[in-house]
Amino acid sequence: MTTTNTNANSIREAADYIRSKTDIVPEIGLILGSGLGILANLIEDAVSIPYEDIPHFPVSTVEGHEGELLLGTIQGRPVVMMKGRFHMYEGYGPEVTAFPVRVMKNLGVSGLLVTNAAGGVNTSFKPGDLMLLTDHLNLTGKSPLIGPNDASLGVRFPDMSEAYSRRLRAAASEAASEHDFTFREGVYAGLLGPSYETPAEIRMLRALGADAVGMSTVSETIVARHAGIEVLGISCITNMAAGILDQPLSHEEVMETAEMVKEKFLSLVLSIIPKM
Ligand code: R1P
Repeated sequence: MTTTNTNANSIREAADYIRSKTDIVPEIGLILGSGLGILANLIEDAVSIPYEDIPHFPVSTVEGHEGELLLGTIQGRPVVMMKGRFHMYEGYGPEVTAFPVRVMKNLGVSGLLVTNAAGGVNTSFKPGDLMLLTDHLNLTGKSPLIGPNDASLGVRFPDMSEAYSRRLRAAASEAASEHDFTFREGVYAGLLGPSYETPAEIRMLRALGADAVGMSTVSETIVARHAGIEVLGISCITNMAAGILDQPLSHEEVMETAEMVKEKFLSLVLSIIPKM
């Protein structure tokens, strides 16, 4: 059910607090995936606000998710960036994990770049690949929109036929070609976690049409679409999913691969933002 910390008043209180700390009116929101905190270096004249200071904000509990909101500019565009996101396996409901997206909307955001670390399900992928999300499978069994619908936040039955904006995907591909780079493209399956998937689950996901798998993103995207925000999603394929290689999975490997691709990711995001 909708809880007191995710209703319209709470969103306004969180946004008002953020506005009291900066004059930046962000147009673009960014959410950084596991190990991708380095993208925060892209922001000029950043104002940093710890999550614990923001009314109604949850706190980050996962390694690689620092827990600060940054506001500033990237290539002259005003942005708000979540350095650290929330996951359902931390014990938060989907509406709590996506609460910051509603706050971003209140601040003025119309485009969201959501990034994540994901396991490669498509066997033609390699660790270090970057994948544009063409769509997602919400396999968490939950929706952040459960409960009474507040019409001031969005419609009761939001359309999800273009969850990840075609226009923004084209813009990202164009930016990549300027770097002689080609994104992978595919479907992201969002699961609850926190255990990594079994080889049988990965075979199931592949049969369902998934190309990558992770434990985030889907709730954020659902709330963004509900709010009328255009979404661009990029997965960093940090490892091959279970059963593809004969080796166990670990969060250390996820963080190491994210570290390996950081320069590429930084330069791409720098080129993508002006086109959003
Ligand atoms: C597992 O290594 C963690 O990495 C991914 C998974 O969802 C999980 O949290 O993190 P992000 O999706 O936040 O990038």
